[in-house]
Amino acid sequence: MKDNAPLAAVVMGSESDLPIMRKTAEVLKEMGVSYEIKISSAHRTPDETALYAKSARDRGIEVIIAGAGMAAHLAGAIAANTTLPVIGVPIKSGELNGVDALYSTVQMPSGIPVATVAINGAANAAYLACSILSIKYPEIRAALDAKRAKTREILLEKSEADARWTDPEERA
Ligand code: RP5
Repeated sequence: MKDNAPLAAVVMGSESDLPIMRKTAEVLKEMGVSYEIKISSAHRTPDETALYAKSARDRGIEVIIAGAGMAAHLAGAIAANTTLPVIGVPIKSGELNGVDALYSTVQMPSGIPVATVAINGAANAAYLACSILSIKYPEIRAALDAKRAKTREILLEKSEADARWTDPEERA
């Protein structure tokens, strides 16, 4: 990575998405990926959102993560304006608890893809972005490998501790 120019863009439709999308930023930071954060709405600021997406590649961005709730057209609107990889995070909000956002984000028409993670899957969106970037950046690949090794180690330790409890009631 040259200087500290952002490689990843984290975009969300509203400030109310921040408590969830913060997790994306946390994982990117942990993996050593430079990023920028932007609030931009497909509905409330459509022209600015389109311009942001159109200019992203020339500004050095290599992957975009877009989180939005309800009608959730943000990731699709961004994908319509760039050929960079776009990862969509459906945010749980409103009467339909994120199922509306999931369907809006995942059901893109052929030719304009959005890689959609789970409802509120902000951390996985960051890991997927890291996987994409790891093709070009060995240090990001190393960070991902180290994270997986650590996760495995923690689980194996817990699993060993569990094996000592043979009575299921004791484990509850
Ligand atoms: C979407 O509508 C946003 O992404 C947010 O998840 C939802 C509600 O937005 P606010 O009314 O809280 O600004 O566009």
